[in-house]
Amino acid sequence: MTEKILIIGSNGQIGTELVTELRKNYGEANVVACDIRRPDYDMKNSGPFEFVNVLDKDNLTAIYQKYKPTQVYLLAALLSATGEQNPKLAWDLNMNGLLNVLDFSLEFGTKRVYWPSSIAVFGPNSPKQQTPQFCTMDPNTVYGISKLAGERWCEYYFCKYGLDVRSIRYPGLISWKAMPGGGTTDYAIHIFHDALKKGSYASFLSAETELPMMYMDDAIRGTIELMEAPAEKISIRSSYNFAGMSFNPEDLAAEIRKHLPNFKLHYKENDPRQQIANSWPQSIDDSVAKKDWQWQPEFNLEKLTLAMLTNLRKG
Ligand code: VAH
Repeated sequence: MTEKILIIGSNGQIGTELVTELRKNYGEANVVACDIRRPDYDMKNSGPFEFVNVLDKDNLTAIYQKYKPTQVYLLAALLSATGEQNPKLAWDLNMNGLLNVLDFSLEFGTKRVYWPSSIAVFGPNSPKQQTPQFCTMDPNTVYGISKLAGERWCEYYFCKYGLDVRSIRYPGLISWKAMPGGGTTDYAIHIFHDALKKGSYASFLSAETELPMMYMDDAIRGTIELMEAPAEKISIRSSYNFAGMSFNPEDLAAEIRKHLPNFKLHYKENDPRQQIANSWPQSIDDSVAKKDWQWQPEFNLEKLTLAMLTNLRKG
């Protein structure tokens, strides 16, 4: 049976790259980029695009009727920092958007649904180092609360209705193709742009703020590997812990200086994102993903830094 895949939130940092990769695997015509705004670049010219508002049920009905999707990736969400500026919109989009997609996927017989969670589901009382798959989870951002609640809904729709929905708790994702939007980990992207443009960067997170991070190529590959794994191998129906590396701004600056020796890193004080970062883990134990579907990251900090600088220099 030909796969027909919807990527809702296709213009975002993850969606942009997922559309490209899935179109390589399944054919351009079978992967529909869906977003509330027109693509920023020529994604529309390389395959179908639809305007989709995941909170508009009539709009979703028309799209599901038109495509009868076999797979749906729901990436549309407000991230941690933006979510704190607009808590009710963040809850509405992140929660009701998910519930709409779960319900329409059930109604139209979608075979598999993907929904991203985040390390933001952990909170101040979660273990900080090698945070396990199961532990205390007391998120204190709307983003984290919505992702934790969403995980519970995903597992509920699997157990109660048999919907094959799969999920990953992404760390901070570092990429060069599309700019990030409203995340706490985004300093680790902006630093590369400023290092090349200005030779310096002012970090809104402090020098010792260690966070779990991952290069986007690993995240995209891992996401597709999870979605293509046989259902019987999937033991986690909330969301999988998923890890690449962990570093703090000083670690990253030291790696950048191997390529740009004069790079200078400064620090801004009292940014609200510092409190968010302080509530998150410093490293993640993803042994369950490694066991269930043989997850293995390929990028470390050295490879990530080389890839970011090389690709950004190409312009
Ligand atoms: C954010 N990039 O900063 C996202 C991510 C773990 C962080 O969820 O909000």
